Amino acid sequence: MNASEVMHIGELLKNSPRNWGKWGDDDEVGALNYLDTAEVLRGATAIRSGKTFTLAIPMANPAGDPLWPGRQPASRYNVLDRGDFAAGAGPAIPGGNEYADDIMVIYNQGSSQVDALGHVWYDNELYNGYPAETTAHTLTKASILPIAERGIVGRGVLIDMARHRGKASLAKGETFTHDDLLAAAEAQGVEISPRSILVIRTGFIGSFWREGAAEFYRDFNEPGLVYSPELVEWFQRMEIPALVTDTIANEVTVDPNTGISLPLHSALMRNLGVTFSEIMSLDGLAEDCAADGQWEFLYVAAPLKVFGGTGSPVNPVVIK
Ligand code: UVW
Repeated sequence: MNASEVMHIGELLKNSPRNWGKWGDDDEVGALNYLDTAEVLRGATAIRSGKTFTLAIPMANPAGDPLWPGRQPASRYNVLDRGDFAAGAGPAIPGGNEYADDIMVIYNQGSSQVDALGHVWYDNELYNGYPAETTAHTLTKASILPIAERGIVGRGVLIDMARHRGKASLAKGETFTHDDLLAAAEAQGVEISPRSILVIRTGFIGSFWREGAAEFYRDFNEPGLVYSPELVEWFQRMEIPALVTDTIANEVTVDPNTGISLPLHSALMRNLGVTFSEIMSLDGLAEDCAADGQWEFLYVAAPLKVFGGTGSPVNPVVIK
């Protein structure tokens, strides 16, 4: 299918459900509204051993950073270190302490990250019906700031699709549906209950370092969830507040049925207000869950409070 034959996303989603207005005309956090105090307490009941896991991949990794094609990896460099003091150029502070400073230039979507709800739109409207013009230069609506003010805290559940299919990693373009998630959950002995933060492992992000960048980007098509009206209805019915995966974009890159790129960004993020967190490291958590049979946990994520930001790096903490 060439690009001119691909239908417009608005046509695909013309009857797709929306949560616009559900939490008020000025809402900017969408389905995170489901994560009320009862949900935080429910998440806390999943803490049994006190084991903790952090989910971010390292940033500015000398071995490379996996990214959506066209984005640049984080660039970090020292602007002050021992060399400056040795050359007599370090700032003299009373008592002789020396210190190092550094600067980092990043894409806010260029590492483990949370997307603002205003990150994606079509037909000139973003989440809650805000006009796309509100994204000019800085997001004045649905930026990452309101999500960062709130935090993302609740009961998380990990579904290990790679393990369920007996693989280290799903293959390029390999898809799964909500029915596949439910089958994997049943096999794992865990329930994807309403309002759970849905964490899905594909094993794919690790292939960037295992197989190298050239192979990772060759015919780039990540594995992931595949769009269907039924899947969107399921997210809506289950009141899923947040989707977290170990891929760059949380869904199969090219929808095999329509040729549309990233339709779930629009169906879930724009229309339902589901928060997307991407590029997570889930292998260690998955190993532990498989070993102790506990696939649920308290999930805590605090994006950075970036005024007008389209997203923010984040290092979620899972507590089991
Ligand atoms: C794009 O916006 C293309 O992807 P992501 O949501 O993964 O940053």
